[in-house]
Parts: sequence; structure tokens; C-alpha cells
Amino acid sequence: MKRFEELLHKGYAQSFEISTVLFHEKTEHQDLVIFETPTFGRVMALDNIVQVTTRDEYVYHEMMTHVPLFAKGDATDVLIIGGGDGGILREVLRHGSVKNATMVELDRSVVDLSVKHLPEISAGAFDDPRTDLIITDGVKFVAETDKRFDVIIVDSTDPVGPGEVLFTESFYADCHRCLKDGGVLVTQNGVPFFQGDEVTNTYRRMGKSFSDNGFYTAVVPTYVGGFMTLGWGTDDAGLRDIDAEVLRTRFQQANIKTRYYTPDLHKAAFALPQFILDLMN
Ligand code: AG3
Repeated sequence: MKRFEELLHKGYAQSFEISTVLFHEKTEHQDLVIFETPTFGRVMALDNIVQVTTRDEYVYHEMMTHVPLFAKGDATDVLIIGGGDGGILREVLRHGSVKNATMVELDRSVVDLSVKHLPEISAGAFDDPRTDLIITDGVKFVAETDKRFDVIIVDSTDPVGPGEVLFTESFYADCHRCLKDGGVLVTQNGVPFFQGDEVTNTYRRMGKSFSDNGFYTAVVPTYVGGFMTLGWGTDDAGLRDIDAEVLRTRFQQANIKTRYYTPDLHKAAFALPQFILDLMN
């Protein structure tokens, strides 16, 4: 029986039984494999690190998207950096307030192969007239664009290889520049039980540009290690503490059916375990 082994964390592995390999090749930027498994459906890994599974993708995609969008309530322009599988884009477009979703992905192959082998993840989102897909380096895009966004979502790989530049002080500063007043930046920030440095570093680096920054959490089974931290940066300190009743009303009016996100969980996700708070000092 063939297996896929992820060796992201020191001395510890995650291993999947492979039913079939659907695709495996080196793209221009990274090694990309998509395989079928008995337990997690289809899995896509980049440079041997699991990015998405059809079984648990909803947790991450809903929390990366609905927390900033329901906190804002009226976002019209959203920027997604990375996220080539289209899962974030799919969730963003479910918000009726959104008029434009700009997605900047480095690796065209990730988009093409996800549409081909993982079609339920983007679920047609790339064909939506509100979508602008731009294949370029996200770092370059935020350094140069004149556009301004209500929400920026950075759906990156881990800070090794092509994703590393998306965890720097200058990148966060450029994201800040691309936000409208009171906009919010959300980032993928790893599993702090194993990747504690990411919390410490991001907290310091984002803090240079944003007057209110921190993290909220989600638990994604295939990002092993318990809580994942999602980075949060804004100059509107009230955004992390929107009244639960307001969130419930917005959620109801948006009429979005979720599998993980609820307004109460949204509130609770900002409560951090002590070991994560300690990493922020
Ligand atoms: N991007 C985040 C993958 C993070 C994996 N890291 C980890 N397990 N620590 C996923 C792309 C989904 N659209």
C-alpha cells in the first residue's frame, strides 16, 4: 500500500493511505501532487506539505473568510493572495456585498490543476464575473497596485520556499497600504504547537504597520497539531469585538450555509490559549 508522508514538523509525521495518485509533477514553482485517499477524499500537497483536502477544507476556508467579512459587514472589494485552489474565493463570493474579488496567485498550475482535479473546492468561483484572477507574485502586486481593499486574505503556504516572502514586515506594510481605512488583513499563520516562532514573528512584524493586531484560531484536522493561528491586522480595534447579536444578524441576512463558522464561534475564536498568548510576548 502506498502512503504519503508529511514531515513538516520535527520528529513527527502525518501519513495518508493513497488510493490513487491523480497528478504529480514539478510546476515552475513547486512540487505538486494530488491524490485520492480513503479518509480525507482528495488531497493536494505542495513541496510535500498538505495544503487542502476535500474532507476538511471548509474549516479553514470558512474561518479565513467569514470572520473578516462578517466583522466588516459591508466589504465590497476583497483581495486574496495565494489560495490557488479557489476555496477562499468560493467563500468570499458567497457574500452578496462583495462586488470584486481579486485573486493574486503565483503558480498558474495550482489553479488549473485544482479546477481539474478538485472542482468542488472552487465550485465555479473562477467563472464568476466578480472574480479577477491575476497570475503574479503577491509581494510585487501589493507593492505596486493602486487598488484599495476592504479585506485582504493571505492564503499562503508555510514560511519555507515560495511562501516565505509573505511573512515579512515589508509585505505586511504593503498590505496595510492596500487597505481602505479600517480594512482588515487576515493571514495563515501555522500551527503554534509546532510553529510557535510564526506567532512571535508575525505578531512583531504586523505590529509595525497595524495599530491592532493579533490572532484567532481554527482547528483543521489535516494541519496537525491542534489550533491553527490566523493572523489579524487592522487599525479598527473594534473589529475584533463586534457584538454577537450584530454578527448573528449579518450572518442571517447573508443567508450563507456553513459547516464550521457560526457567529458565536467567530467571537470565541479570538480567545487564545495561554501558550499562544505567551508566544506573543
Ligand atoms: N494554505 C495553508 C497551508 C498550511 C499548512 N501548514 C501547516 N500544516 N502547518 C492552504 C491552502 C488552502 N487553500
